[in-house]
Amino acid sequence: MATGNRKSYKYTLSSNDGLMSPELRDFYEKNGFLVIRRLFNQTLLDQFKQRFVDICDGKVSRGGITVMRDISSIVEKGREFVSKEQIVNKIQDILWDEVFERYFLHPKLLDYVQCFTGNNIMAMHSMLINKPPDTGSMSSRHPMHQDLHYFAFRPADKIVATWTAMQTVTEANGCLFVLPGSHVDPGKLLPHEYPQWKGAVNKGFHGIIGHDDSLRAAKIIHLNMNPGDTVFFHPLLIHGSGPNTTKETRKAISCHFASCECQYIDVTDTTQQNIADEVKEIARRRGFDDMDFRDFWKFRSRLVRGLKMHL
Ligand SMILES: O=C(O)CCC(=O)C(=O)O
Repeated sequence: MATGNRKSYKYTLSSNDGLMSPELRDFYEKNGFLVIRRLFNQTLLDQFKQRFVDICDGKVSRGGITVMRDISSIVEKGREFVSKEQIVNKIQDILWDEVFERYFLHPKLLDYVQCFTGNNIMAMHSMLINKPPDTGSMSSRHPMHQDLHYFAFRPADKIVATWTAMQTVTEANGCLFVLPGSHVDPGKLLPHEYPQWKGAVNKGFHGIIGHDDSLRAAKIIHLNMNPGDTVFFHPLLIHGSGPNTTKETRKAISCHFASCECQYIDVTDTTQQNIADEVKEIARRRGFDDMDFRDFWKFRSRLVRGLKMHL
């Protein structure tokens, strides 16, 4: 959008002193995602991988980290005999870990995040995703969704996801796919639920209701990435990932950052009620009775740059 000689931007706040070129900003504004190549070096990626394996093997304390097994390892006989690294599909809430925090506090990563959130940044959601080789159940797929479905804070435009490939990712091992421009059109949060797939679906993997096939056929693009490449994307961007058809696990480390100016919202009676209920039930089983969806976000987030405000 041109106003006189100056452009106005909606989805980026600044170039952070020219770090993000006008071309890159334009690309994000239009498409809702942006890949920055080789943001992380191999040494760091190796440290993240080793830490993940050590946590799976119980060699280091997991602290408050949640370890999630792929559904195929729970429902298929014999899978309990393969290595833990093959059956853990995700670890979550890794923000306070002494090794993983090197990701969330990485100065260059945060310099880019600042272009979307401004100077005061909270890391809200953190995970290392370990997509296992698919055993035929197709559980390694991730349905098309918008991350905002999971969040109890707004505004959406001051939230950004980062997803860093820890190895080469391609369609064969289930790289991310995205629907470019979906942060603008439809540009709103759509209702989500568990997909009506024939195969198995992992806990918490909600997808956009009724849209999967038609959107899949539409203009999705696969993000082929090299180790250390990092995609930044808007929380309304429709995305997902396909099955891992290789014999190796596919690893990525990821975080959602938000401006400290964001505010918690009440999702009661909205399309997010289903995920809020699910989270509440998980908290209840862990001994936290009556934990509000907003409290859940307060507990798991961490200030990573600047000053704490509302979140
Ligand atoms: O890494 C993947 O396969 C998909 C991750 C994702 O989209 C998510 O967890 O929201």
